[in-house]
Amino acid sequence: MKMANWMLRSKKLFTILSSISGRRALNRNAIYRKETRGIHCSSFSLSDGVEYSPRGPPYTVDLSVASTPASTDQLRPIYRIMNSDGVVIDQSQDPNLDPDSLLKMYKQMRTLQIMDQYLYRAQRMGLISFYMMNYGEEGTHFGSAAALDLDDVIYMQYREAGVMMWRGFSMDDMMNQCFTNKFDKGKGRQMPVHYGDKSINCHFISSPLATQIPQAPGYAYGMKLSGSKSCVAVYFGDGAAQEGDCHAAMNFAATLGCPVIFICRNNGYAISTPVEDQYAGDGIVCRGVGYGMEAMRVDGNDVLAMYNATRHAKRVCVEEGRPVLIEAMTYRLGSHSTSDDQSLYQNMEDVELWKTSLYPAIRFKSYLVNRGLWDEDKEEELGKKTDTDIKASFQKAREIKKPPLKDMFTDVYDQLPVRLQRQQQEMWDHLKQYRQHYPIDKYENS
Ligand SMILES: Cc1ncc(C[n+]2csc(CCOP(=O)(O)OP(=O)(O)O)c2C)c(N)n1
Ligand SMILES: [Mg+2]
Repeated sequence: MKMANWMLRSKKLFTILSSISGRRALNRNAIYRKETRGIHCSSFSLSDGVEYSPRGPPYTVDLSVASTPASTDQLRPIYRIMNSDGVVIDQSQDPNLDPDSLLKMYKQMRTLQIMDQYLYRAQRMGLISFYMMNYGEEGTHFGSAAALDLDDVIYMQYREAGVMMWRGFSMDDMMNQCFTNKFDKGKGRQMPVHYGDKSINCHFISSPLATQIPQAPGYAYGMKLSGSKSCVAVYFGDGAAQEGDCHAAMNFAATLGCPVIFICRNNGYAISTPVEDQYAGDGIVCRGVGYGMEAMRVDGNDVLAMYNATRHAKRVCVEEGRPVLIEAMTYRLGSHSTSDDQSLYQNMEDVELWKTSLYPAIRFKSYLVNRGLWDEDKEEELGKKTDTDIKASFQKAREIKKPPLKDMFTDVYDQLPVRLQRQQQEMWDHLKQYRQHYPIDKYENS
């Protein structure tokens, strides 16, 4: 009788604990219950004769059962659709996108590549102060961007210009930002490549690494509370994934069920630091288990694999209210930025190898040729037209005046604080006296 009472009380306590921890804990207990038959556990004993610990998992007297090996030879495989020749390996995986979308993807990949070359040279010629190439990572941009909708909100790190291009950020927009002229949407206040545009739901890029990663689940949580059917996608590099902010972001996202897709571009390096010196585990994807978040490892150089993965992630975000992590395996073909020299630390033979059939645009071109959508004549025509268009945009942006100097002081405060009013006055006084030493005429209304 005493025993029966105890069991009843235990069962009650178990029910209370389960309801406190929520349905997920209940499900987890159900799994543990199934898995632990035959293992001796102490604490709660239910009517089916199985014993439970109040925290959910069973007890064990075997330390090896309770521990996780520090390393495992079983690396998470990489999801891909096409082989290096652009041949679809399993037809059921081909998203069968319409020809217009496929051709838009390819044309923009090539456009981004040519734009990179122009702006890289512009920095070398001293025309702009800085540049970062996207070269090699175009597959991660266009595959994911095409799978999202314009209502979805984007946070970027800096090496994701293709995502904005896909959403309608024009070549003029890119050039105006890099030349920081008066049409730059950031009003010339940031270094080149720090794009952003509210009209296409792309938040402005911030230089301090990982700034955007915790912001994304915050925004996504707000969307969820407002009943939105959209999601947030946040892009970051393998290096940024080592920042504390990344941990905070993923943990919040998973516990609060934020509709956010974490897209990590694992390109092998954080400036000169190779991934071997960044983490000891199996990359970024394995963290999904720790956070209780669905995570997948995808071939970032296979634009269609990126498309499928992102499409799936969006469905999980919106329909199930859960975040998803995508580790996009890619390779940085250029230097980190114009302030860097990759040949000092990257194996240049590897770089050359990745420039061939592993390069996303080459592989995707083969896919299009195999489908009868592309040929060498079209390729030549595209190259010429894109070059002409970019050159025109480049020349135009160079000539446009810089934003008015007074813009340096606006848009942060509703009313300019006294100290900034004072600084502004000092600037005007200084310019009045030393005008001849500054290229004032290059600035609008100055
Ligand atoms: C908080 C902070 N620390 C350091 C830097 C300097 N920094 C700029 S980019 C970068 C490497 C980032 O690597 P990764 O995230 O892998 O992106 P990738 O450049 O490879 O695309 C570092 C260390 C910074 N901008 N902010
Ligand atoms: Mg990197």
